[in-house]
Formats: sequence, structure tokens, C-alpha cells
Amino acid sequence: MSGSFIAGHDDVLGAAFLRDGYVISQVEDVPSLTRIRDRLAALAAAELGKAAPNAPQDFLDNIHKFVPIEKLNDFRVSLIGKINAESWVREAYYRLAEKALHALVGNELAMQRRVNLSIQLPDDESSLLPAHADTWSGDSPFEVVLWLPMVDCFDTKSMFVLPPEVNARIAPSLAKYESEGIEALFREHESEFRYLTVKYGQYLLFDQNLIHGNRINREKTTRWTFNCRFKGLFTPYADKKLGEFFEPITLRPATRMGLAYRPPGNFRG
Ligand SMILES: O=C(O)CCC(=O)C(=O)O
Ligand SMILES: [Fe+2]
Repeated sequence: MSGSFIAGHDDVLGAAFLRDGYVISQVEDVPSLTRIRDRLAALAAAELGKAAPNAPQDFLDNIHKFVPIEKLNDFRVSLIGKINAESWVREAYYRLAEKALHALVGNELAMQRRVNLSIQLPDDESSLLPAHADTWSGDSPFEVVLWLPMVDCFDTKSMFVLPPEVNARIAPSLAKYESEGIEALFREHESEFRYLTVKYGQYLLFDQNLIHGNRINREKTTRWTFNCRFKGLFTPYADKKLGEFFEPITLRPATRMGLAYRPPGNFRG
């Protein structure tokens, strides 16, 4: 993006995001990450009648030893409720990628009101997200997803994204998969999907307009990842509205000033 008013690291990060459709970096605030991970592990242990674990990452990686697949969705939904009930969690989550969000999205942001949690036990076929773009189901194209692993994620224990140039090549022929099913798209382009290696301690920020999703986790350990959407506060909204799904988090003074302004009655100046 040379020649733009955006300079230095923001420019480099923006170019990488546009080229690849994502960026992966070390979290910007390690204490916030540790706090989220430890709280999640303690809540998960409490669900199972256990004490908070001494080795939280190991405990999460091995949760399939304690949670049978038929109980998994209730377990997950309960944890989502409990983690979102912790009033500090969203701010801590934002701090993990604050600078990158400012560089890629802007400094006046709306954030999803609830963080979402995926748990995929090894060989579990019940909680998959087939290839999709979020814009196919009510998200605005202005949103990015901040995706945060609580354990090391790689290969089928992670998610896949189509590179932007492949996505652009496929887009004109998407309609044919309406009848054939989206699985056919995955099979035809399997070698072009990129599984992202994102370790605990890192985050992924990705473009949800690109086709992405996951497969059966064929690794030996359980996948735990959060996801949460961010967008420029004043960019267009689709079905997910401000106040319902999104909430302003970083209103700047000039915007507050403008929103508070009332025209002076019938004085015309
Ligand atoms: O976590 C995944 O495997 C997919 C996530 C996803 O589709 C999303 O966050 O939009
Ligand atoms: Fe998605």
C-alpha cells in the first residue's frame, strides 16, 4: 500500500493481510491471554466437578478424556455463557490484538458482544463448520475475525482459509455448488486450502469474506479456539446489527462530541 498515508509497520501488516487474507502474530498482552486461558480451564474443570488444573493447556488438550461427544455441545454452550458472564473478558480479548486491529480495521471499533468458543475433540464429526464465508449468512464484508487458540492448533486441529487469489478465481462459479453441495468445492480445491498453524500465545486475524472452515480433527488432542468479530464502527452493517450483535468499544472524543451535538433550536446563524 505504498503511497498511502498509512506508514511503517501498519503499512507492512496491511499489505500482508491483503495478500494472504490473514495475519498470525504473538498476542500483544500476555497477562490477558493467561488470564483468559486460566479462567476457561477453571470453568471447564468446574463443569466436570474438578479443581482448577495446574497445567491448564495440557488439561484443555486432553479434555476428550473427560467429556464424551454426546455431552460436548451442552458443555460448550455452558462454558460460552460462563466466560461471557465475566465482565473483563471482552476487554482482555481486545487487548490481545489492539494494535493490529487499529492497523487493519481502524481505531474506532465495534466488537461482537459475545466471544464464541469452538471445541473439537479428536475424530468428532458433530461440530464441524464446512467451507463457508461469513458473508453468506448475514455478516457484513467489513468484519474481521480475531481467532484465538487456547492450545496449539495445526493441520486438521486448526481451520483452513482459501488464499485470496484462489477465492477470486472460484467466486464466479460458486453457484454450481448450490446443487452439488459445498463439500464438492472442498474436494475439488482441497490442495489449495491452507490450514493455519496458530500456537497458543498467538492470534489469527482473518478476512471472513474468504472461504474458510474446518474438518474432522484427526490429531490426538482437542482443539479449543475462541472467535470474535470486529469492524469499523461506521462501516456498513448487514444482519448483525449494532446494539444487538455488535457494540461500540472505542468511541473517540470527536465522535462523542458529534453525537452529543444538538442544533440550537430555530436559530439559523
Ligand atoms: O474456527 C473455525 O474452524 C472456523 C471459524 C469460523 O468460521 C469463523 O470464526 O467465522
Ligand atoms: Fe466463518
